[in-house]
Amino acid sequence: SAVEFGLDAPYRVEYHDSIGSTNDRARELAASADRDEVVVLADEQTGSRGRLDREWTAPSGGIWASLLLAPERPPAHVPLFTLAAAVATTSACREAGVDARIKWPNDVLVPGSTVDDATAGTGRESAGERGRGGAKLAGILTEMEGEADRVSWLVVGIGVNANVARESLPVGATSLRAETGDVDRRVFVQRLLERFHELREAPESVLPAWREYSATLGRRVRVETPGGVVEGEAVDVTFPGALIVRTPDGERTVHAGDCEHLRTA
Ligand code: BT5
Repeated sequence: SAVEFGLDAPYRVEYHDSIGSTNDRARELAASADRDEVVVLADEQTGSRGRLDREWTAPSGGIWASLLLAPERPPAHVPLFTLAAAVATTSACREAGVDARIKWPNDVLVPGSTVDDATAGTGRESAGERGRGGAKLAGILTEMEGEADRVSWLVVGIGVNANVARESLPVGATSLRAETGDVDRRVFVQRLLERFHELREAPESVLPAWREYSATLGRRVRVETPGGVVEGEAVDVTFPGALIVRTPDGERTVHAGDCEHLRTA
């Protein structure tokens, strides 16, 4: 419960010692009549998910959170919420003393980590020289349902490897414990939620903040999109969260995909 967790947040808080997936729980709440905005937190997840049905490792000691939101916004604006969550997460990691940066769209990496696996948590450990850019500290999974002009529910799932040993995480991952030492999870979540709330109230500040924390802009990237591979220099991010890539054939605007940082020659 909120009292047990001692969190002073503008959201109702539901805490679980162990749960399958906080995103699944938030989706369950979305289906109930109660239209409150809720944060579901867990110490451990036993069936958590990444994007595209990938597995997400979530041992005890991490920060596993799902924000159930009901914004009065069209579905097309949802990527901005995901970027805001990445900014808020990165900001909380930085306050904890870690040089965290965002890989488009919303992976939080530690570029200087001693764990600088070539694929940084993309699940493709043999991808050769692709993917360099740091070890993965946090990931975000956004799910939603909506009509053409209005989101009916939105779940922003945030996973931060907090007080977790690196050995209990996949190759290419790092944790706050490994980078800087254990954190007070209550303080961390409080900061994350406050920052997220600020960004929600000033949506025009999301892209500038994202740019400031970006590990991707200015890099050569290879993005696997539903429509094919786009390779070039990442030059900017634009509303509602698309990446602009300068390719030999001109600028391409990429709305979704898996991004790998290429090593500069
Ligand atoms: C993500 O997916 O990065 C989104 C992760 C979202 C997790 C949160 S936790 C709270 C909420 N409840 C859920 O069930 N999910 C959300 P993606 O970009 O697809 O990255 C997945 C890949 O990262 C996997 O294929 C692994 O290679 C790697 N990976 C798995 N667990 C990891 C971890 N703990 N830390 C770093 N990398 C990990």
